[in-house]
Amino acid sequence: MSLSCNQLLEKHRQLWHEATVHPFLTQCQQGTIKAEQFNTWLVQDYQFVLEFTRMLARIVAIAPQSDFDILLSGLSAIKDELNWFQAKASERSLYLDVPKQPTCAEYCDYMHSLALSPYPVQSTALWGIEFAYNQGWQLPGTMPAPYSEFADRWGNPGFTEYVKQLERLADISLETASETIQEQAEEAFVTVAKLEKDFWQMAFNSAQ
Ligand code: MP5
Repeated sequence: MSLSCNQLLEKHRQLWHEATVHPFLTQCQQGTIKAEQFNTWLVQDYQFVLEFTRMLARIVAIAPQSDFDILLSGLSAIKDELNWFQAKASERSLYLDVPKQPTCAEYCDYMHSLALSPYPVQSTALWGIEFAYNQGWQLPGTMPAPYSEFADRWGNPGFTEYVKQLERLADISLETASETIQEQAEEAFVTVAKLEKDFWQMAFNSAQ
């Protein structure tokens, strides 16, 4: 029996909902998120993206050549994203070189540990990570400034298409994966969903 990303979403509907619908995002949409909460998310997410860059590079290193086009487009977009984070931090006078909070560190350690997993597992985790932000920033609906720019970064049609392509790559790799590897891919999806939820909560909790 082969596993697909869609089946994972169906099977873990509640968990996925918790990963992508959070008061942090709702309050961005309502314009009521506190600066401290948003800024905490921003600096911690920069730390996340630094580690995510390394994860994506490791995925490229083990990917079949047929997946290069899509994965390399993601890798080159990250260069722009890191610069964009630096610009956003500078606008807010935020210092980006901060220690990781425990939840961010846990997520980064997890991404690091994925290096030991076979390609279908890494590919499923990659799709999950990107789809979480694609949905999370889109589901609340149009956001007011300054949050609209953030919602657009992960909710724009180009990014949505990229995430669909990642889903296809994960599905193809899962088709021929052994049952054990499929189980590991499911475990990775579940772990990503939980870590996503925790990440929003970490930022949300930072309000005084
Ligand atoms: C992403 C992110 C999306 N920036 N932060 C978390 C906690 N999860 C997912 O990754 P990217 O590289 O910004 O598209």
